[in-house]
Amino acid sequence: MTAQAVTHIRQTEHPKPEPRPQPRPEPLLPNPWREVEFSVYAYIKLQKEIINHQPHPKASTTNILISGNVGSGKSSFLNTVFSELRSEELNGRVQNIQVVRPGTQTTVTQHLRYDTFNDKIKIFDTAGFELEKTVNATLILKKIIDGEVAEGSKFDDILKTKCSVGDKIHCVVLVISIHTADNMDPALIRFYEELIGMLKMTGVPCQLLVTCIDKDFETTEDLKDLYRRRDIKQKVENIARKMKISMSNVILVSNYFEELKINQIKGTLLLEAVRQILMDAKHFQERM
Ligand SMILES: Nc1nc2c(ncn2[C@@H]2O[C@H](COP(=O)(O)OP(=O)(O)OP(=O)(O)O)[C@@H](O)[C@H]2O)c(=O)[nH]1
Ligand SMILES: [Mg+2]
Repeated sequence: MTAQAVTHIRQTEHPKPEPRPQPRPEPLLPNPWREVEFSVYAYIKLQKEIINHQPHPKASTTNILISGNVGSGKSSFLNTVFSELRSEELNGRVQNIQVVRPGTQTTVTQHLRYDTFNDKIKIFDTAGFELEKTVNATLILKKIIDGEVAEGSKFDDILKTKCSVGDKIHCVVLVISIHTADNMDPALIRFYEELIGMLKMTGVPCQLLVTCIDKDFETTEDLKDLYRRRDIKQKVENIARKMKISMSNVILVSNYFEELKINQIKGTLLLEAVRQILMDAKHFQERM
């Protein structure tokens, strides 16, 4: 028998197994990476907890600063928070802000402004950072965080003018849209990283708030699985790794931007975020 024939016999005796097709991963994780309860009871309890928030005796108000790149959803988040907190007086309607986007990469919000709830919680909105102007953005934010900028100041003038009396910040919320994760500009990552580094030095706590878009969900009901969505978790992990921020400091929300009425699912996610932010702020006040 020739060597060729022997090889042939061996091959027919032990046919090579066909490579098995890889099973596609389930779109939902078996368990959420953050537990959120979506019952009416949980929603009301969260609302009450936040409405009754008291700053630590060392501070008269709890001051939160919202920051992030242009168009990430900062002003919409502020609007969403206050629509929830004022739901009784607004009769469940979403508070109306005029967000007109000029379709360019320039910020709509130009001045430091805040909204307040019960004179206990103040949330400051800032101009979005524009990539070509990030050089001074960390310095500007540091000045605001240290309470050296009065409300109403124009962002472009903050470094040119003398310090004025403002409110010291107790927690910074960095907002980023989930879709930025798909195509993150390296300059933007460097900027967030620099900002997070500055916050670590000052000791002011920071939460990364990722705004998720409705079109990623077929129904609002599907938002209940926000923390179980494998694709979203991967994107968020990617953002967190690049920015060198721990996943325990990441919160997901979906803002009100088209709807007229508040709803319990978005509201629960949002109030969970606010609760986390207020808790961090209070711990910081304690250490002041
Ligand atoms: N789908 C969706 N769109 C959002 C969400 N939050 C904000 N938007 C939209 O994103 C756009 C930007 O929102 P803004 O709240 O003005 O963003 P901003 O970060 O304040 O922007 P600047 O002040 O210009 O820096 C608006 O057209 C909103 O309607 C969200 O959670 N989901
Ligand atoms: Mg804005």
